[in-house]
Order: sequence, then C-alpha cells, then structure tokens
Amino acid sequence: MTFLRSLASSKGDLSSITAPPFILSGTSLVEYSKFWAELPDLFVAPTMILDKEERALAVLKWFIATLKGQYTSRNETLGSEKKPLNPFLGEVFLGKWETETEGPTILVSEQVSHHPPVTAYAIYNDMYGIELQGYNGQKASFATTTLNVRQVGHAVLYIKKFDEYYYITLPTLHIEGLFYGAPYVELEQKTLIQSSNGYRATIEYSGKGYFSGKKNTFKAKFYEPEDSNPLYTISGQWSGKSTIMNEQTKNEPLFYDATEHKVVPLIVKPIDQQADYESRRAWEKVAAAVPIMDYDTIHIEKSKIENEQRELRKKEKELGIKWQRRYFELIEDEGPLKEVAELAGVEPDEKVWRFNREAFELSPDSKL
Ligand code: CLR
Repeated sequence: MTFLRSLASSKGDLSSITAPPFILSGTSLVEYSKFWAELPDLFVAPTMILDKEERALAVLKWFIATLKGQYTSRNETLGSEKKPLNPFLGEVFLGKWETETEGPTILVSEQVSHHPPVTAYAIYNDMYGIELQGYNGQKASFATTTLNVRQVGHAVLYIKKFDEYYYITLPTLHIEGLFYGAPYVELEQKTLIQSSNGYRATIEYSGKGYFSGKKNTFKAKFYEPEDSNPLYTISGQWSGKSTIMNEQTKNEPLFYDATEHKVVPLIVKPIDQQADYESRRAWEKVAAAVPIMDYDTIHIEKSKIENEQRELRKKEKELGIKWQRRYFELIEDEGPLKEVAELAGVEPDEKVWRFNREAFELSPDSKL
C-alpha cells in the first residue's frame, strides 16, 4: 500500500518512485536499448530485400519481434516487471552481437539527460549497412492501481543501400498486477512506422479482452504509399504468434512466431576492462546487493553515486560549464528525418538526439 501511495504521488517522474525491495532490479535503464537488436538476423534482413513493399514488411516484422524482449523479458528472467536502476548523466552501456552470418552489430547507449531522464542509442551493422538511432524518456501517471507510462522520443532506422529511412514511434504502456505485487507491462494505443519510400504501418495494441481474450495483442495495418486502404492486416500476439492477411485474397499465413525465436546474447566487456562511467561497472556493487537483498549496501552504494553526481553538477555550475555528452548531440531536426516525420504526420521534435559516430570511434570505448 505504501508503494501504491508513493506511485500516486510520483508526479510523472518514474525515477522518484520508491519501489519495495522485491521489485528492484540491478539493471540500469540505459541497458534497455539492447532490446532493439537482440535478433540480429531480423534486424539486418530488410537490407537484403530489393522490393520496397517486401522490405517495409520485413522492417515491420523486425519491429514486432523486438516487443517481446522489450516488454516481457523481466517477467521471464526475474519473475515480474522490475524497477530498473535510474541511470546517471553520462552513464554509458556498450556491447555487440556477433554472429556468423550477420557479423558484428554494435550498440552504443548513453544517458543524455537526468532530469527528465532520457536515454539515447545507436545500433549499427556495417556489413549490411543498417543503423538504428533513437532516444526515449517516459512520462508517468497513476490511476487507482495502474501505472500509465507514455514514451517520448522515437527511433529511426536507416538502410544505406536504398538510402531509406523508417520513422518509428513508441507505444504507450501501463503496468498491471501492481496490487498483487506481480507487475507486468501491457501495451496500448498506436505506433507508426513510416518509411521514406511511402509505405507505412500503424500498429494498434491491446491487452486481454479488446481484440481477443488474449494478452499482448496487436493489429497492424500495412499501407501502400498514398492509399488509405490497407494492403495487409497483421494480427495476433506480439509475445506469441501473429498472422498476415492479404486484404485482396483473404489468405492468412503465419507472420511471426515470437515463441520460436531465441535472442542472441549481447557481448559486453568484462567489468574490470570497462570505464568508470560504464553502466555495469558503475552499478556493480548495487547490482550484487540486489539479488541477496542487502538493502544497506544498496542504499549506501546508490547514495555514493548520487552524491558524486550532485558534486559534479555543483562544480559545473561554479565553473559555468555544461556537461558534455559523450557520443550524442542535441541538434535541430533537419533534412530527411524531418521529412519522414512530416510524411508520418507526426509533429517532429524541434531538437533531436543524434549519434556522433566520429566521437565514438575516436574513443577507446569503440574497442569492443
Ligand atoms: C524503456 C525503453 C525500452 C522499453 C521499456 C520497457 C519497459 C519500461 C521501460 C521502457 C521504462 C521503465 C519502465 C519499464 C517497465 C517498468 C519501468 C516503465 C519504456 C518502471 C520505471 C517501473 C516502475 C516500478 C514497477 C515495477 C511498479 O525500449
């Protein structure tokens, strides 16, 4: 009950929530960017498809396939949704996936803002010429026993060979099961994938009871450029099976089966080779204390990090300087990205976080 009350008074800032110990996780939110590419084969697949329509469908498939990891993996590995550690400004999470067919796929994730919390990330595979960039923050509100979370930010997928962009908006979600101490995520409302080639998909989410009696359901409509009648309707469960219906033939084969897919583990440098500002190194003591429920240590070690951060901000203020982001910069949204946002009919953000690949490659951090 104390927890539910603390949620009710959290006023939109998720980092201010004091969660009961059993709901804490030792993983920082900066790590969550990894869920975009844990299936490297689906991530690079669109680059090999010459037909625009088929390619846009492959992007949709990859996107649907990422949802299970993004939104159910804590339940699967830890038993319930958890409260992640609140990343500090400048905290970085780096890694790569390495598979025989896809080669290396690199992940760079950085906490670019603390108040409000914003994480920016870039994920790229040079062998196939594909790159995903994005950033996100969360706005929370609480109603009775449900925590509602709206995501701010977006992701942009770029395919080099076709000089093609896909603008991706992020779903709104809510946390159910709080009252029973067994929280889990359910997605709601709509997201959009708009390609610079004109193809687009809208994905509508729902939980039990709306489209069907099943949780984690979605219905995606896939459109040709400038057409308001969908070519295909894809529906089912994003954590399970979905089918694709051709609106002309009414033929409805399998689209994706999330239960068949095994994620490729991300390779992260051993902690002793990481920089101080790398997530797992910085939070090492807290992360070790969480599973053994050593609350004193959790508290002491968290406070250390928070105090260090406070000191840093104080010094910057005294010196009249601003914190320099490591690998991302806030720029005006010009050029192709603004165009796809407009095509998508979404209000483009005035300023967006973009990856500075040069800065990353000049840094020793790029040796993964
Ligand atoms: C972060 C960005 C990822 C997708 C994603 C998945 C789960 C979300 C997380 C985002 C933000 C933080 C989040 C989490 C689920 C629970 C957690 C909303 C959007 C909150 C802070 C936890 C509150 C405590 C509960 C367990 C009660 O791409």
